[in-house]
Amino acid sequence: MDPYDTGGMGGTPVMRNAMPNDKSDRVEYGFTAGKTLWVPGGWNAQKPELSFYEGTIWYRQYFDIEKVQQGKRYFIYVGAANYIATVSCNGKRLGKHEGGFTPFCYEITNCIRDNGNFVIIGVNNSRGADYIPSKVADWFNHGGITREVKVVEVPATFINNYFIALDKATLHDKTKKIDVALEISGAKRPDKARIVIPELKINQEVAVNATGAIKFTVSAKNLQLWSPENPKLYTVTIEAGDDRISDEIGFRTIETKGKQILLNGNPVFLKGICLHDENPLRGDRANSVDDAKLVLGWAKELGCNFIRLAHYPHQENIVRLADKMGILLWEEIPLYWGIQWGNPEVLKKAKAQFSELIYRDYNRASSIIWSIANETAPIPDRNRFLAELADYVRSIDPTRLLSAACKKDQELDGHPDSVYTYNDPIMEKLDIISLNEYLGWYGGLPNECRNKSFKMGLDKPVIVSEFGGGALQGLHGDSLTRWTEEFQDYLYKESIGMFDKIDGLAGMTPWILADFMSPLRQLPGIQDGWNRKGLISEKGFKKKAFYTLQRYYLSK
Ligand code: GCB
Repeated sequence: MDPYDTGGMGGTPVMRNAMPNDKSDRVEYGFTAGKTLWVPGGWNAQKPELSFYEGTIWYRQYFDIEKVQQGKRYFIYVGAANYIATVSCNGKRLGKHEGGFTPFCYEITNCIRDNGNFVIIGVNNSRGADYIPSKVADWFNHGGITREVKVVEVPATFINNYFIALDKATLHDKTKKIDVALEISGAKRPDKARIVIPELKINQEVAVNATGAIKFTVSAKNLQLWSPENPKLYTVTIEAGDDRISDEIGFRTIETKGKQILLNGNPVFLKGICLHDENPLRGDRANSVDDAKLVLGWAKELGCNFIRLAHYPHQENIVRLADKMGILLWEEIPLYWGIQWGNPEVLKKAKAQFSELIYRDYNRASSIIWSIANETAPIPDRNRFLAELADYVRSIDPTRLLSAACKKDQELDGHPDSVYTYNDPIMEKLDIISLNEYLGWYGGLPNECRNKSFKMGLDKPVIVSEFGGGALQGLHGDSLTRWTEEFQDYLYKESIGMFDKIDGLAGMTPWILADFMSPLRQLPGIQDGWNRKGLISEKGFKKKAFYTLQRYYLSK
């Protein structure tokens, strides 16, 4: 532990992994007799003394390559470390990464040996005003290396990136086209690259140009489209020089037409639910396929075909599993309360986090929406920031839909109209208008939902991206008694009735599938550190409202 973030106790940098040379030598830290943390894993859930720790912890791990191959390149890959990670290998500082939920790599080719390598990573989860998220958020600040770390070996020239997607214009053609973009890195570029999709009898070679960035299309006959009903994935292999990558990829289109969302050209209603990237049973960040199976299993049982991965990038396992299970996804970065919109450095951070997310997931058919912000007030700095970010996101990935959870006009001036209106200027930039609305929980009682209606102004689909209320599982009473399952159930019934009437309603993601940890929620005996708006308790028991939403989804 390094609570003051000095990076070296007693004057010796921790990254050196120093050990006393003899009995008189002074080194004021030591890993060998130190404590062990599991990676991946948040540190707070692992040791009682770390429950609420915010600061730096240094991790050391030894690794062997066995035989470092001449002409190969090596990287350290970190799936996610919350929030700032300082990475070194064999005493050499490689860099500092900011952002707690997206993957990053550092090259270690020039500092490794066959055996006895050590990587030292300092992770600091302090909160900061110019961070994303900023200082206060309604979720737990799990610190540490929360996702997998790998040592990656690639040939000297390697496939650095690939983006493979169905060409929307050919959706209705018998022979469809698949757009392929490859990026090949390294000094000696091969002349040719190849893409192979055996099931579609595709085996096509293309010439590589001097820049290493190539775009081409391949024709696909009898292609089965990916959809929730038929989540068909194809094995796709790409070869370039000595490098070869295989992936499982689904092909579908997603677009909007007027107030509809079209999946493969057909209108789809998004029966969704919000989710935090936590395994509530363990009280830790989710970090495995099993964790993903738990929550996606619950969502399927609820009748969902859609999930909002709130409020930051979730583990990659869940996105890959959603591809296999046929669940559509909304993904976002934590542009949440209190962001410094006027600070150009913060915009840079937002772009970095978004690009790391998009490059990770843009080959996943399940992922259909990039959301650029949650509940942010439309002031000029914020409008400029989000407009630029929207253009940036589209410039990397023009194939997906953009949204943001917007505020109603009444939230700004507070007048209690019966018609809620939306005029946030950022809506012009979005494909889908999303709204969070807590009438009946924050302000008013559930029966007030009967007197409200919504007017959106634009000819675009609408998603209700949040609504809900808290209930302690097992606490019962009448429907006007707060925190009971009956109150939450009543709120769901009234809310669903209200939202179902929205002109252009294309889906909803109530808040939220399971209770989640939040230091903002301290009501003793009820919350005890948990936001209780889950439809399932942190122990895995379903509340009444789960079945109400399930019935509604069954009817849609
Ligand atoms: C919201 C936020 C979400 C909170 C939720 C709540 O509007 O987007 O992060 O957790 O309300 O429970 O109040």
